[in-house]
Amino acid sequence: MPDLLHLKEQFDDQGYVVVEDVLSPDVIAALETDYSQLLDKHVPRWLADGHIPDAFADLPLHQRAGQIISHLNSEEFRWFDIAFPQAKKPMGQLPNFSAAVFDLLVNPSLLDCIEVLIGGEILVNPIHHVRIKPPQAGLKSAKPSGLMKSTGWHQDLGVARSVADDTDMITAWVAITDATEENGCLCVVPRSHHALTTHCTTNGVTIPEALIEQQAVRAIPVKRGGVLLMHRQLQHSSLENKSDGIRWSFDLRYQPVGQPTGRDEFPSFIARSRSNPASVTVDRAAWRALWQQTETWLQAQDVFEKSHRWSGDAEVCA
Ligand SMILES: O=C(O)CCC(=O)C(=O)O
Ligand SMILES: [Fe+2]
Repeated sequence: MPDLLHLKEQFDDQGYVVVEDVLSPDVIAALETDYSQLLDKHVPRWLADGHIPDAFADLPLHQRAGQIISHLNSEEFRWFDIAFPQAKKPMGQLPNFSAAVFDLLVNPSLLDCIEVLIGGEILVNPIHHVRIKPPQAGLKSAKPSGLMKSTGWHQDLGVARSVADDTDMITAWVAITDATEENGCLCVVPRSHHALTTHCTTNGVTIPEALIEQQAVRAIPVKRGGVLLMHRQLQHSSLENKSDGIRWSFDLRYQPVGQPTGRDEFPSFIARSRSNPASVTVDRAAWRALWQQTETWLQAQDVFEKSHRWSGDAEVCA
């Protein structure tokens, strides 16, 4: 069990903190088995449809995933993700709402870290993703997903709606492979979490380089099983994967119960409640059903509210 004593102190001061050894090897192994089965399920169709040239069946999981994913476009990558990308019409695919993913969301060691930061009434915010990044120079797809590539500078609150400005949302970035400077770990600007910075919309929703204090930037390697916890206003980005293996992470978000999630059309659920333990969602099937209802609701909508507040016409964006 990691030492959680100084966690809040560091987080409040720096806007982030790394906690090593949060996930045990069996939790990671369960996720690896889950994603291996997901590959097995989709490979026959991807082969038949010409998305991939080979099943890469003889390779170990990480190499196999890297080879296969390098060929996939953003639509096919959606099968790996763990939420809908944002409010728009779903394409008849449900993301990976598996038992292993649910178990990760409610992992007790992870929730212990979150509890130190925001207390014991914890809601799972529905903005969460998986990122599986093959070596970037080796991407074969003409339209790769953003979840397969490096990420530009942003604050997580900057990619949420302003209704969540006062929500004490914590990003828990979980390393499944070691994240290193070579394979594309995150970079942060320590102590940048006290204000929201202007984001532009030219290159995704990103903070222009000119607004980043470059000499303050720090790369944050995290070992397999470790977690980087970030304040919603911490400026961060990720490096390119220049290694010859994949870089795999989940980014999850938690917040106190009763505050807006910033994506209210998606389902949130209570993962821990010290005051009302009966309110906790313990059932994987119930969680999956919430997302299925969301899919049905999204299918029936024609107009979707923007998922962020930026227009792109700030002077610094010109
Ligand atoms: O893993 C990445 O490349 C970016 C992650 C990120 O922006 C986040 O976790 O909020
Ligand atoms: Fe982020």
